[in-house]
Amino acid sequence: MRTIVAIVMAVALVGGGAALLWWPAAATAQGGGTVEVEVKYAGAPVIEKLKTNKDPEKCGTEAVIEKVVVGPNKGLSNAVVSVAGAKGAPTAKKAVIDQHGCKFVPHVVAMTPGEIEVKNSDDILHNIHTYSTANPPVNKAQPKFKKVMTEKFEKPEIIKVTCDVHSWMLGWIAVMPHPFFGITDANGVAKIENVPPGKQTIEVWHETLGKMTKDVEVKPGQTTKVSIEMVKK
Ligand SMILES: [Cu+2]
Repeated sequence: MRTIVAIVMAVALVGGGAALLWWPAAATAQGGGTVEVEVKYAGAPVIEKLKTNKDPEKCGTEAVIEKVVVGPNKGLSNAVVSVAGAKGAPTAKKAVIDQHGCKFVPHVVAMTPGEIEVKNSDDILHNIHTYSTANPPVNKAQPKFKKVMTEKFEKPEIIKVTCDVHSWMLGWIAVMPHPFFGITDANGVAKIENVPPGKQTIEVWHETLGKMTKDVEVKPGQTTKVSIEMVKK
């Protein structure tokens, strides 16, 4: 009899422990909603082109600077969408930005505070120069043999990044205070997942067109679609 009681207790303990371990993950998955944000812009695309004067074998002879990229159905690429004022733990996945073809790829990367890998896939000298104010600025050479450098940005802010070797290179690192963000794709669409339910404000940031917000009602386990049209300042 004593043995049976001991076994029952052991099972209960193991079961209870497992339930405790699983409970937070299950609560997040079931409790949150998805917000699908479509960002539109009715104005003309702004793509600047200039003749390059350095490393033509890697950079080509013409640089294309994508200031405002508009796709099908007026979809605006490269916009950061996020849930304003949300709180949440940093994501485990490390952000990556690559210096490739003498461009920053992706043009806009978003991350939670922490480390980012800066790659050099070009086999030539690049440099990373950040115009950060909340975080200590970075201005470092990245020689061709330094394929990956790790940098740290602890404070939320949207940081302009350039390369002093190639004057046209421009990128953005958005350090977000929570994991509820996305970057719009070629159709101007980004999905934000596991958003806490209730009334939320979606914020859009674009490097040229600035900021806009729109309120949404997030429902648990459902996808809420929201369309935001940017206007020229
Ligand atoms: Cu460069």
